[in-house]
Amino acid sequence: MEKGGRIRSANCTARQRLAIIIPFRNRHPHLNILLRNLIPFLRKQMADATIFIIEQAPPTTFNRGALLNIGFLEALKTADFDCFLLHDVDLVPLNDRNFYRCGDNPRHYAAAINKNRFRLRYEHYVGGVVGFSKEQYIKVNGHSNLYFGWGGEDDDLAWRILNKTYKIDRYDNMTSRYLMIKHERDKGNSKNTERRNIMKSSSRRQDVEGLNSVKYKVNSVELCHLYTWINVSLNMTE
Ligand code: UD2
Ligand code: MN
Repeated sequence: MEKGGRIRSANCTARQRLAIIIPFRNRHPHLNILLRNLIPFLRKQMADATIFIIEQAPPTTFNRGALLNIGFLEALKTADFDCFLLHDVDLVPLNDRNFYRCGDNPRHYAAAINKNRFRLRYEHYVGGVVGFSKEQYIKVNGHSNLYFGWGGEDDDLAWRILNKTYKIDRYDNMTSRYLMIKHERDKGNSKNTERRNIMKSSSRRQDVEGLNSVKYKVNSVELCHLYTWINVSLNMTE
């Protein structure tokens, strides 16, 4: 692998350059397991991919949506990526044919997870692993930054996708299988009890609140062997 966590085939130039964006805080054992699996998986797919870990500094409550927006923006500062895989740290793909590339619509990759008995939870579910081309993510204006704590940001994203008249693409149930590493709810990410209220204004604010409005401070950027590690602070009150 190349410094900063780029993986690519020596004898094949991939059509798309991928950025894998992982929102992160205090899940080191999960990250180790994921990397052990994801790197060989990407190699088999002859991908040109760079892994970015976006770590949220304490003390603010975890905000997965904002971290994914930040990952998109910071990745683009380093290279002109074509395709973005927004990837939970605890989801291990089980089928090598789950092809990590972007197409005409955003794609929900993690349709069949062991935790949900390998069934899609509901029609517009986009949790876990979702992929966008650069144009698609800009058009939907990324995730909302308003969801602090667990829940809501994924369903909000589904509305953003559908509002822009995209479909949610998925591979079949055998292909899109994942194992979610067993875990409890993290400290600093308690259930967001306001999530349903926030979602009511989802469509109204889509174009002015999201990727184009995320506020953050980069504390450090480290080009490591397996990934680029970016530590950020969120300050939504300013
Ligand atoms: C579900 C969704 C997830 C997200 C979340 C609600 C699936 C498979 N996943 O995950 O995409 O919508 O609900 O917010 O349905 N994380 C940390 N440290 C923390 C907290 C979170 O690293 O302290 C990251 C990590 O990448 C984790 C992700 O955020 O995988 C989602 O958090 P979770 O795994 O606790 O939530 P879960 O499994 O209910
Ligand atoms: Mn999880």
